Amino acid sequence: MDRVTLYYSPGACSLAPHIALEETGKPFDLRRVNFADAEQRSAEYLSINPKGRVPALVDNGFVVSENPAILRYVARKYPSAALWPDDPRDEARCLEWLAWCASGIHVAYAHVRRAERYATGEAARAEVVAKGRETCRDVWGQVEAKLAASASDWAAGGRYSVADPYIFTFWIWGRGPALGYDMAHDFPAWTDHARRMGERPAVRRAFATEGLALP
Ligand SMILES: N[C@@H](CCC(=O)N[C@@H](CS)C(=O)NCC(=O)O)C(=O)O
Repeated sequence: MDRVTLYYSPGACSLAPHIALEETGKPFDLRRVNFADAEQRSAEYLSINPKGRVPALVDNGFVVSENPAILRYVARKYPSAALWPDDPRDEARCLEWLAWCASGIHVAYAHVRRAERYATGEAARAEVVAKGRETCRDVWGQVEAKLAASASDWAAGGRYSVADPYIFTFWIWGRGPALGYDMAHDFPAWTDHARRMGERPAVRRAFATEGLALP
């Protein structure tokens, strides 16, 4: 059957493709990977994604990892959901967001949340966290500035696209315990975007499934 499976962890970056799949209106399966039990490093999960990370999407034996690839795949597989911009400039903008989310914003956050990836000793790790906090503040400010300067409600041109749930995931992380930002106060344009996201039925369904509080 033409039904995809998304491996996810609640509140992780897999939230972006989870929302995107909800947006398609097509049936899909969700498989939770339990981080508390280190399931992402279990032999079973590593046989699906040897990187030991979520998200991973499986479509009839075809496995794809990495958010930008998964989001593009979902948008391409379900064109009727119109999750990918048609206009070349909007497409470039969408890809620009996807690349930055994966290689810039997420990586900045990982320095705070996953410092053990970058340093071994306790003091070195504390430095990684401290520098990561500085970087996040700067990067979060850059996202805010881009959204504030935009005339559109959505990230990539005038229309909603897969860039929106990806950006939104970092808004959720911003208010979380690792960064603890007052998102509405410090990042008002981004918060407006998050509130628009929170009005979407697809987002509400994904949040209910993952047990997250709406903006
Ligand atoms: N570059 C990957 C990053 C995936 C990633 O780091 N996922 C995190 C959750 S947000 C994860 O699975 N962490 C598990 C771990 O570090 O053990 C992507 O964009 O899909």
